[in-house]
Amino acid sequence: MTLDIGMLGYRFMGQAHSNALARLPMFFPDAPEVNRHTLVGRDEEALADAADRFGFEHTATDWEDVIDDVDVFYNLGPNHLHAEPSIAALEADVPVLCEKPLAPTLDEAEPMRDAAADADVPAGCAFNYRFVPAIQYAKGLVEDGELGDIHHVRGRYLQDWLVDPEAPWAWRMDKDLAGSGALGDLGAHTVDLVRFLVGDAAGDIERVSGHLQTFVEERPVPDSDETKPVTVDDAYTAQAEFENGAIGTLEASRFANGHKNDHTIEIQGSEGSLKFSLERLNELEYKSADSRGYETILVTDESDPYVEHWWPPGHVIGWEHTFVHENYEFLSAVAEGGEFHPSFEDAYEVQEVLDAIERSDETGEWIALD
Ligand code: 4PW
Repeated sequence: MTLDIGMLGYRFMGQAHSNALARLPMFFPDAPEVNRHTLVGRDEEALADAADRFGFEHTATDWEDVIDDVDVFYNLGPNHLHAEPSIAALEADVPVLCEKPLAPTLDEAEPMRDAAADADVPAGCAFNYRFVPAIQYAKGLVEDGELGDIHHVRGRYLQDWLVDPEAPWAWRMDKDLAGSGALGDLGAHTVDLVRFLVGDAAGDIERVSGHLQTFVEERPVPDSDETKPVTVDDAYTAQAEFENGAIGTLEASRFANGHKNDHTIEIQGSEGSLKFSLERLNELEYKSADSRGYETILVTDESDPYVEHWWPPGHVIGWEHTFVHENYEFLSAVAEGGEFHPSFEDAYEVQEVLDAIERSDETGEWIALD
């Protein structure tokens, strides 16, 4: 059976997922066969060029014309376009893989979660960092109890592409289009990874306190003399308390001068500790119960998650491979009628944490999560 793919969005994420689809038959021969059927976007010329490069057969400027013609719908548009097309696809029982965060706001995410719950097909949210081999290795250590009782969780996602006040305005700086800034764009990944890694061992995040900051209030619009206001956060910090009493700190910034795509997670438990950095994604730093300090584990052995599909030990993999793994799992779930995580429900629970951090910033108080 060949799955016809409809894909909304042809820029950064369109390219990342199209690359993944192209790699699957070469490296994951047991993946379902896919046909890159229709690419959807507004600018016909740019769309035709992207469809040609990404290997899509058709293009369309209206997503509504596409849903009935495809077996799977990828929603890779800006955040404000996540809800309506994803809900329409799920109502037509077409599986959906939607980019993160699930929606600009918790209110918009709720009907998406409900549509997914009512549909008999997988609805996945593209938190690709779950599919880094070192992250899955880390999850295995936590699940096997190697870290003991979890005491500390630290997650930070640092970038610096907005530190220049003349950096151009983009939809990611607009509250209506994006929902939030560094919080939703970067923090959503961190909250998802934290839930993925310690959700069972430390339980849910029970309460948060948060602080959002915007450093530059307006930015130049490309190819014009105008400026537009920045209506989202440039950076956030938060502290979190987990069900088991563990404490956590979370942070993201687009102003962290010198940090390009620096996503780090640290976990300390009664028996051992872990550190992961996206900029060294083939490695995991692990302090076991028997060692005096951290040791670096190179996660490139054939026995490591997904690595048997790629190269011999020591031949490292990169950021783009996380999308291949994610697409493999999602499409396998579609073909086999199985479950896929992170699901819309998982992503909704991430959104609840983001929403609580925003409300805490507004009220200046800790916010409890139900
Ligand atoms: O989802 C995130 C993006 O919006 C990504 O993982 C990195 O940061 C790359 O672009 C942004």
